[in-house]
Amino acid sequence: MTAEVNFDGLVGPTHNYAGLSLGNRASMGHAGMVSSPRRAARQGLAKMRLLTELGLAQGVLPPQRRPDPNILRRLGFGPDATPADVHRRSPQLVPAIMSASPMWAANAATVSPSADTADRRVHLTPANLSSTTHRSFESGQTGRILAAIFADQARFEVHDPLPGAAAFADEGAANHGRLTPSHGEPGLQVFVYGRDADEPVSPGGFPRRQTRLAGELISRSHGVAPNRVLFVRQADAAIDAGAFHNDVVSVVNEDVVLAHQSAFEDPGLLSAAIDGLPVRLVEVAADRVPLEDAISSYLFNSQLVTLPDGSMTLIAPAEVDETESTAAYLAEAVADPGNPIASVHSLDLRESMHNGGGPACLRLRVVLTDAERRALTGRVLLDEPLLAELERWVDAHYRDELTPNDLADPALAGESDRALDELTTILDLGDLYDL
Ligand code: SUG
Repeated sequence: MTAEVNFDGLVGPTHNYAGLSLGNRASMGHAGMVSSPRRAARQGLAKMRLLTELGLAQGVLPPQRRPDPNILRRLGFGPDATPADVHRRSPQLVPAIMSASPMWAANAATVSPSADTADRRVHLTPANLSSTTHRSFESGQTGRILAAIFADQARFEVHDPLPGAAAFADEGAANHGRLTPSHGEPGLQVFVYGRDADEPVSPGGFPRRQTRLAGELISRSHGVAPNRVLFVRQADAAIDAGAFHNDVVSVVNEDVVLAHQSAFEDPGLLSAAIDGLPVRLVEVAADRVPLEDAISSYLFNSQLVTLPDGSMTLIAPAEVDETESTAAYLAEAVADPGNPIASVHSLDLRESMHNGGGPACLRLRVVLTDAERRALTGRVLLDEPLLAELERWVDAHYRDELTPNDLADPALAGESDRALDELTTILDLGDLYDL
């Protein structure tokens, strides 16, 4: 059977609040606060456990090494520089080289399942994340991690990221959805973009992190037929209100698009494009859920997933229960047999949420056939023994508290390296980090 596997980013040992993301209101608002790497990783693992308990295939992507010796070398510090060395010479770079941002796996890559591609292989392109300094450091290790897991070249191709120019700005699956009657069938890939390649990055408001050109190039290199790709422009008003990725205001699962009324620049274009297709567009009106509530609660950053019984459930952040409009909307949705959301599971993901990362940010969807799933390298598909082992590993290695000031602490990088070294053994992924 073909199934969607959600690969969640395991939160790394340097998780902190440095306020690095302009246009991401949670990141900007929590700058300098005390984080808990251990609690963050545990919250992420609890979400992964819930999905396995619901009978869904759940994968894990390991964190990245921080600092990354390749980045230190490229920045002229030399591969053996310590965060304290960087602090002495360019203190403003320390939070960026130490960020645990790869935890938001929705930004790791764009993925085309084999049902959509000309050569019937799964294609993955790491996102260049060129719009933010700290996230521009991710694509090298992302490529290496994906190449280690999706190593079987008869079934998978891991591409190079697009070059890092503003024209190619790419944030991966967070701006990409796939409409299909069921995961195993060919899909219509929906690329949502904030600007054309030649438009300014920040025309007065917050940065537009995704270009249309990036989606055009990636879908072509994946071998997706042009008539199976749809480009939809994200609403400027949504970006300026804090929806720095489209997955903050809409989510797609199989034949369902759940979107805020203000998500797209011209909602009529999306409706017209899918007119005649077996697609259900569930649009949530602004008078039921104001855009500000959608963004602060992260209602649309939920994971909409199909359960083994065929019904759809929403894996939502706990904030939707605490926001009056979203709680009321979900109660009505679940009671309404015409609404595809049949049930809701809300989770405490506050450590990630305070940096603007909800349930959907933490996962990369990869639709795989049984044979493709068997061809994965490493122990990356979760079951209870692996979850328990990862929890013990987190408890043994992660700090309880971290502030941005601790990032240059000489002990932190060593602790993280020891943790990652042990993790490669647990996940059976070989020498991923050159440790
Ligand atoms: O890119 N936050 C991430 C959050 C990513 C959410 N992903 C999706 N919507 N798919 C970002 O803005 C904040 C880091 C800090 O401020 O310390 C950060 O990178």
